[in-house]
Amino acid sequence: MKRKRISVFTAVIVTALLCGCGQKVQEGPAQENTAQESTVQDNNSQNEPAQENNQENTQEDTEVADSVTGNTEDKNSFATGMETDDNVQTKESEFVLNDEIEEFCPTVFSNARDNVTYGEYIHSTYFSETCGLERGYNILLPTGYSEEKKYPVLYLLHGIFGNEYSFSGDSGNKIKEIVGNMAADGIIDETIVVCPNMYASSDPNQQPGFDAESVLPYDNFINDLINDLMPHIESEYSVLTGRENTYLAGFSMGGRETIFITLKRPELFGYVCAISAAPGIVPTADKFMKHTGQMEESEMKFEDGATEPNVFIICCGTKDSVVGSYPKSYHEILETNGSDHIWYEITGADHDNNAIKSGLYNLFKQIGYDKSKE
Ligand code: FER
Repeated sequence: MKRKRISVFTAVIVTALLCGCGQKVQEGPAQENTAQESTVQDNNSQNEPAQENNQENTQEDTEVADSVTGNTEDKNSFATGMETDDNVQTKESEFVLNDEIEEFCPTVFSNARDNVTYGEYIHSTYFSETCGLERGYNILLPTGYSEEKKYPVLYLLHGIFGNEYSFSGDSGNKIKEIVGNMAADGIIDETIVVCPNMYASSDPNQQPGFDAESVLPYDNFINDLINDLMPHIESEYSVLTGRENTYLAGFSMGGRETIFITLKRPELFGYVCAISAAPGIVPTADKFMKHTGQMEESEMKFEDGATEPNVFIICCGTKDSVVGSYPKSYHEILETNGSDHIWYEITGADHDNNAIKSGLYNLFKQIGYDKSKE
C-alpha cells in the first residue's frame, strides 16, 4: 500500500473540522499533498438537515430479526446505521484534493445539489452457484450510464439483518449524493455501486441471528461475491475490471466481511474501506454472542508477498454503541502483524450514517487522489 499505516485522530477540535483540515498522523514518510490539488468551493455551508430514514425494508427486516431473536427492538440500525442527527458540522471551507483523511464527509458532497443528476438504484438478480439460488442485488448506475463507457465498481456490504435494500432504502447514508457529487466535481470517475445481499445461505429460509450457525452465511459471502456476483456484474454491465477499478466497502457485519475478504483475496480489490466492523474475525465474546473467529489473531494479516490494496481504510465512530472498540482492535492486530492500513476514528459518531458517510467519502477521496497522480 502506498500510504503507510496509521492515521490516528486524537481529539480533533471542532475548529479544525470547520477548516476542513482533518489531521492524518502517519508512520512512514510524509505525503506530498500539494501536487495536483483540485478545489471545490463550498457553496452550501448550511447545517445538513436531519434526514428522514426512508427505509423500504423496515418492516421486513424487523420481522426477520424478531423472528430470530424474539426481540422487538428495531434491527435496521444494524443493517444500515442508526438514524442520527447529522448536524456535526456547521461550516466548511475549500475542498482540497490530497490524501488526508477527514473525519466527516463535507456537506458539499453529501448534500443534493440542484445542478447534479444522481444515479438510480436498479434491482436485479443473478444465479449464485455458491448458494444454488437466484439472488438479488441493487445496483446504483450513474446517471446517463452508457455501454459506450466503462465504469469502476464499488461492492458495498450491509450490516447484520440487512439485505440488498439496506443501503438503497436509506436516504440518510447519502451514497448517491457522495458518489454523484464527487464525480460531478471530477474528483472520481463516475462509479457503479453494487449492493448485494450478503447473507449467502443455500437455504432460502435461513435467517441471520447472533449465534455461530446463523452467522456462517455471511462468512460464505466471499465465495458468492468472487465466484458468482462479480462475474455476473462484469458480464452484464459495462465495467472496468482489475483491482485498480474494483473497490470493496462494508458497514458493521459488512465491514467485518470486507476485512476478511480483503485479507483472503487482496489481489482483487485496489481500494477498501471497512466501516464500524463487527466482531468475530478473531475469537472473542461480546454482549451479543461468542465468536469462534474466522482466523486466529496471528493469522489476521496479508500473506507474505501478497498484492495488497492501494488503500485499506478501517474506521469507526468514537461513540459506537454496537461494535465498540472492535474496529480499533482490528487495527491493532493488523499493526502488530505488519499489515498496512489506514485507521481513523470519527469523533462522536455512533453505529450510524455519520460513520458510513465518512468512510465512503474518504475511500473516494483516496481513490480520487491516486487517480489525480496518474
Ligand atoms: C456482533 C456484534 C455486532 C455481531 C454482529 C454485529 C455476529 C453486527 C452489527 C451490524 O451489522 O450492525 O457480536 O455478531
